Amino acid sequence: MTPRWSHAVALTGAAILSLGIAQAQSPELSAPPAIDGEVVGDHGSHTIRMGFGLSEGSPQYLSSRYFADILEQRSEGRLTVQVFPNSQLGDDVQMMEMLQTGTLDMTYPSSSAATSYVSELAVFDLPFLLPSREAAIEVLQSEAAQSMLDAFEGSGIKALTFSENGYRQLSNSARPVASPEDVAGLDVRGLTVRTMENPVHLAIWEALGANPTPMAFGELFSAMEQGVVDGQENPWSTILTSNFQEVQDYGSETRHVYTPFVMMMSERTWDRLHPDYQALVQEAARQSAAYEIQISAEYDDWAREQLEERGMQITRLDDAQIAAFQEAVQPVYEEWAPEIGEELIAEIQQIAASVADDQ
Ligand code: KDG
Repeated sequence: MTPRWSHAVALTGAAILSLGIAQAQSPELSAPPAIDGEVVGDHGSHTIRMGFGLSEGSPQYLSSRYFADILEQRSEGRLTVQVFPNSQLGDDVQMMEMLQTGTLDMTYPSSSAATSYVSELAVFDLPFLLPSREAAIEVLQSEAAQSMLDAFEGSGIKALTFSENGYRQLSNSARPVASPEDVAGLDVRGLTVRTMENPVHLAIWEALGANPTPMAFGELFSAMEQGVVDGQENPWSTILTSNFQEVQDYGSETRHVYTPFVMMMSERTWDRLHPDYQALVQEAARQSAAYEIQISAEYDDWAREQLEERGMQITRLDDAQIAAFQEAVQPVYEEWAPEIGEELIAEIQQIAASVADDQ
């Protein structure tokens, strides 16, 4: 953990609590850090509405509640955050548009959904770019990442912080997958895989011989239930908290992409807030992101075990099997590296390599 976020994480100490999550069992997750810091002066009252796609059980939801608690406590109740999970207010793309028009205050999409605002964000969509969580987190805390947040300026969106969505894994209802050939299906048809609405993800699944189908997250469960798509890819924690195991018998630990989340606010809402409130929102965003990153890792390991307990057959891939996937997606780099920027990719790879060297 590098200095910027280490403070908030250190505050958790060894405190562990079992959070009441909408599952039969819950993981043991670190408690949110104690809320400290001064109460800000009275600059009026605001209600902030935040929407996103994941469910109440997700680390994204739990850390958003923590964000709400920080604002509430440090403004003595004058800043209230209402959290709307489960795509209740729209999908990632729609909610970002709502931020631009000022009809929604905050949203929390995957970076992949936001590349039409800041094209550099597509670097996170490149397959097998970030070899470890440690490397990924170092990248999220880098100046390069901060520049991507800053680049939202003028779009109508104030990007506050990155946090972790995580390593994405394939699940499907048709067959166990241990190789690109299993995705493409030699004697049978290729898997129809839902992707996020992002061209690099489409290219990945095309390169693997699947039939990629971009679709909003909120439509995904019923699309899988009705057999419109065979599979999808998301971190284990999302697969579990969205109950995808009910309609997906097979999982494969592909770790093909590490995607972050971007916590963001409507510029119109931001501009209405007093500078002291703005500073508080920014600080609370970073603290809740640090907490999200912490519990996301705790949750993800637990989620894989839970999925297995609930009957999902999960295929772990050895190095040679991962290398076969890496080789199959090389055309994605050839197509997208010039578009995203060779220099940026090299910079991110260098940051990642510096973490690997430290270990
Ligand atoms: O709350 C975030 C979701 O809306 C979405 O970004 C999750 O990774 C995701 C996906 O697959 O759409």
